[in-house]
Amino acid sequence: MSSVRIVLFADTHLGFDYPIKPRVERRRRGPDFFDNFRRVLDYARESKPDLIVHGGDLFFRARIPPPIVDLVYGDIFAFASEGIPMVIVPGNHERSILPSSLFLSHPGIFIFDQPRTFKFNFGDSNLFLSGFPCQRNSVRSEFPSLIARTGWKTIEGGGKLLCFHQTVEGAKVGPSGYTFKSGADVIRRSDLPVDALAVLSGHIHRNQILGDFAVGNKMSPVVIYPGSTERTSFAERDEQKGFYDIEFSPNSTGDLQVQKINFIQLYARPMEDLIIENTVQINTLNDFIRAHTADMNPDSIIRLRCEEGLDPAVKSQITSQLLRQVLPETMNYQYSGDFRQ
Ligand SMILES: [Mn+2]
Repeated sequence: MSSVRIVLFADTHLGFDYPIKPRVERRRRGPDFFDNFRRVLDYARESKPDLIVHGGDLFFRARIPPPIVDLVYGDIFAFASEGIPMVIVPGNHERSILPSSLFLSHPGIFIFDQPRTFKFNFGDSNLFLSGFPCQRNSVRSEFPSLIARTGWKTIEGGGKLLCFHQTVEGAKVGPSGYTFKSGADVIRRSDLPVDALAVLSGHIHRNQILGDFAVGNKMSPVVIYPGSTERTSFAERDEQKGFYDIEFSPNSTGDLQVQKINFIQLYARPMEDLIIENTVQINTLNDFIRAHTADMNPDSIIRLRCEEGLDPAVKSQITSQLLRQVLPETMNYQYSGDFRQ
């Protein structure tokens, strides 16, 4: 039996902040998302895994302008043409369906457009990838049926991996580490098929591994979340971003098992809060913003907040136009809930 290597990434959210005809010339975050997507593909080109898996949310939403779809599929098509097969799970952001395109008919591109299983042969190892597109409602109760429809029980003669884009019990998100436990949209760990070598999933933006593959827990397979490749919201400000390089190798009885899981970090722009203090007046606002951003990394994404009691007249001055004038043009900014009407 030969070892098998898989590069796993997910939640690239391509198309986010990528206007085709921008009304205002300013830096956008869209190219950052494309950069990291391409960095993963370049890593795979150089390190030559047997397979690359995208765990879903390739795009940031369902309706994507055709030029952006073509840009993404062009990259994928070129990559697949170089000989490494690519498996994609449609995520919730693309509403469980990838935009259709002739590009996707490339024989090296495998999409879980419905519950199904793809068989691969690497050296003398067979690997089966079973999966289904994101189930957006009641995955907990639908899960047994989804698994059955992949043909899971009938597969024999190689390692079996399960791929999806869902929340699994025990997954953690957010700055306070909220942990998903129960709920109609959470898959129970105990429902995962015990004969899976691993579960590869997108959806949870913080990279994490549920379970310990080294212990060889036979009760429940390890669940591997590579996380998003860029910070999609301030809830992810302290998270490292990247993807996994996973190695499976034969054990003493010749069956494949997880051997190594390496996290490869990607550059993600810093996120900083800028809190407008309630002592700020209209005539001191610009200087306040300049002074408080002077020491920040110029590549930062700024979140505007305001202290309780800030003069509404000052608050109303904090417009996109003003921020573009005052902040370094390398910075991006967004408003917090403090600015909601
Ligand atoms: Mn996502």
